Amino acid sequence: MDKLNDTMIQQSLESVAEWSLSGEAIQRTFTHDDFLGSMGFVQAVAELAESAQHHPDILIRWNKVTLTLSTHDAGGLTERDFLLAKSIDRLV
Ligand code: H2B
Repeated sequence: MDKLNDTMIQQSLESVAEWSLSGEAIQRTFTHDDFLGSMGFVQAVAELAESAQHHPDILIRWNKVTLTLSTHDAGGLTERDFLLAKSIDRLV
């Protein structure tokens, strides 16, 4: 899948307003009540990622989970990242 150019990235970011650009990736931090809340969320994300065969980098810090999405195979952002970001947004 092709990397998106800057214009396409800016356009795509409008559809995932809670996500921000971080280098050649997009990132969002989700806050939960506690650690188990974070872990339950991560399990749900893992199931989405497996169905999509597209996997975020995941940082768990007690009640906060930061997800970073980029397409390693393409070396940057592709439509797959934005599709997965939208699916993840639907979980919350
Ligand atoms: N996840 C992410 N974030 N980027 C990829 O390029 C990627 C992936 N490639 N998950 C997938 C797996 C690929 O290796 C398999 C074969 O679909």
